[in-house]
Amino acid sequence: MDEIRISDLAVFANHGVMPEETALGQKFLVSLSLRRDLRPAALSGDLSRSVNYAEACAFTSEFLRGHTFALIESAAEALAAELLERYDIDSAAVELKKPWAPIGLPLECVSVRIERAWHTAYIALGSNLGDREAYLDGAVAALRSAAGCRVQRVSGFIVTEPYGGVEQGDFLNGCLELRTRLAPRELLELLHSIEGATHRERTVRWGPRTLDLDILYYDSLVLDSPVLTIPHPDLHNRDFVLRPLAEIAPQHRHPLLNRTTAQLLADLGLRDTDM
Ligand code: A4P
Ligand code: MG
Repeated sequence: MDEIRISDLAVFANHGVMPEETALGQKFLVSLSLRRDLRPAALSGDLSRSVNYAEACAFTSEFLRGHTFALIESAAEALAAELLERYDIDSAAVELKKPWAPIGLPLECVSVRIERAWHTAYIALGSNLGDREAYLDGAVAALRSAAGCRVQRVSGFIVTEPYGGVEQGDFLNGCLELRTRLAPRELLELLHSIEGATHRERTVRWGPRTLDLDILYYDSLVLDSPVLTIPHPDLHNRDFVLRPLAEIAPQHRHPLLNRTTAQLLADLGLRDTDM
């Protein structure tokens, strides 16, 4: 991936754990790597299709002088988040060096370097209690206004029969594509907080719920932890997930099964007619 690099921009600012660091300030050196496709700008000569590095330097300097963080980790994290929000880039690497770190020993510098990016996640939405459409619309609205999230596409909502053997009312299901700066666990926590705001109670597994939000995919990540499994382990067996997903991401490929959504939906149709 192409990148715009800025090396060792000097900024006098007030970050640090020691009281004299925040009171007196010191020199910091910031390096950035902003990744995006630079070819459209290169071929058109149009700066608006790239990142104006003069503006990015001015913004970075102002941001670091305008805030005080105890840790350079926090300063780098906050700066990376601002850069991702402000510029049309896929990822931002931030290196923050402290050449005058007051540790009482001679050193060239101490530094942190982090890289943060936009990720693409697919979320399944389901409801089978109360005003189902209002719950799904509410979830979409909550994700639209959540920090670090951009809803890209939303499928139509479909009425589906309950799956999983629990006797209950029909569901309304849909899917959405999300661009997010959140890490997978942070995204799960956000989904739980949105579910919680609809007073969902977890009683029966696979039972009735005002709102259920599941992470189907997160880039092509494969994760199996006690609290989070990605891809969602049962998505390929669920018509109520694959149908809306096929509407917004027919070519998205399951990283373990190596099948697209359209293929998984066709496979499921064949299995159902076999039974
Ligand atoms: N968890 C692990 N991986 C994930 C993931 N990828 N996304 C953990 C979201 N959560 C994940 O989920 C239990 C725990 O799963 C979470 O705390 C999280 O740490 P939950 O939503 O609290 O409980 P649940 O929904 O009752 O169980 P489960 O297994 O998530 O059920 P599903 O898979 O959500 O299925 N029929 C139709 N037609 N339409 C439906 O939408 N939904 C269900 C529920 C059953 N039948 C349905 C539908
Ligand atoms: Mg769930």
